[in-house]
Amino acid sequence: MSRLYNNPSVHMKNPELVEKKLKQMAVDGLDRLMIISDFDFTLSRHKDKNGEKCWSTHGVFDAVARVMNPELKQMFDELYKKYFSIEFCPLMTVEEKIPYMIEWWDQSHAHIVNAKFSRETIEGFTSNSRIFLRERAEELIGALSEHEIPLIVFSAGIGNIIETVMRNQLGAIPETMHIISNLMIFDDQDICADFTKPLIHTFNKNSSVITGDQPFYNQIVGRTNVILMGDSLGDIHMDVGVEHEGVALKIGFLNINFDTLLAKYLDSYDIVLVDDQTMEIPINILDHLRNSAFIGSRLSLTCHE
Ligand code: MG7
Ligand code: MG
Repeated sequence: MSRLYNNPSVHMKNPELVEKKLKQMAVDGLDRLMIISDFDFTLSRHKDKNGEKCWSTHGVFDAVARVMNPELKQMFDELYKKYFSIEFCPLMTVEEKIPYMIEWWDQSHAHIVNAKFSRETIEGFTSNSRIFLRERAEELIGALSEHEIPLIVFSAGIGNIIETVMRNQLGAIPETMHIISNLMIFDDQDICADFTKPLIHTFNKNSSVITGDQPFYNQIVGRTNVILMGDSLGDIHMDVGVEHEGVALKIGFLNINFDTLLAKYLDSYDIVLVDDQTMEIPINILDHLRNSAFIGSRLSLTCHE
């Protein structure tokens, strides 16, 4: 795991614990592993190659509104200005933030529904959006699919937009990838008429919003170990409710406010990647587990002989 050490973007509060978790995951093997990942600014880039800010899935509607409805754009901007600083405020507790997040999502979704955008418009703007998968994300997703490791994408963004981005940038969505998110519901004229419930916002990404029988359930049965990836402190409980009793290795991408947030991220995530727009470390970890599993299976073969 050489990339974890002497790497200026990698921070760990307890490297021994990380080592211990990796060892356990290596012993248990790839068929005990699943990945749970956030989408916006985790699977997707926070900044492009020129250092310019990228968009979240909701950001697509800022672009739609800018072109088609400037008044609506102004309303989105006002909401963003008010609520984004609350979302990332280092002084407020999660409990204090939750009512504001519900207000933000409710108002934003109501504006989207009122504007009666068509599926075609939304997909067109999504295809031309500044939402890009992180560098080497395609390679990571490909490797997970190849090894039949489930990837649960758990997002407080908009699932239909995630699907379009994935299809555009990966060609197809692997059978082992599943998206839990807010979905737009289209009417018979293909106009966005509602959003699915329960609402998923930054701070309720846990069992409370995973309702009903999930189609991926049979793929994750027996997968006791989890690698969790997120960029918000709200992402650290995404494994609660997905039944697993083994190891959870949590990787946090710290994209903004490095000085004020690093200590909190180190308390919550096993590995914190500061200002890193790549999937290099997760790929490195997967490679390490693959090689260990290979050596493990060789050893057990030798033992049986
Ligand atoms: N986020 C949440 N909402 C909005 C919105 O209406 N507009 C924009 N531009 N961004 C929004 O994946 C969820 C992320 O999306 C952002 C309702 C939040 O910052 C959140 O972290
Ligand atoms: Mg995010």
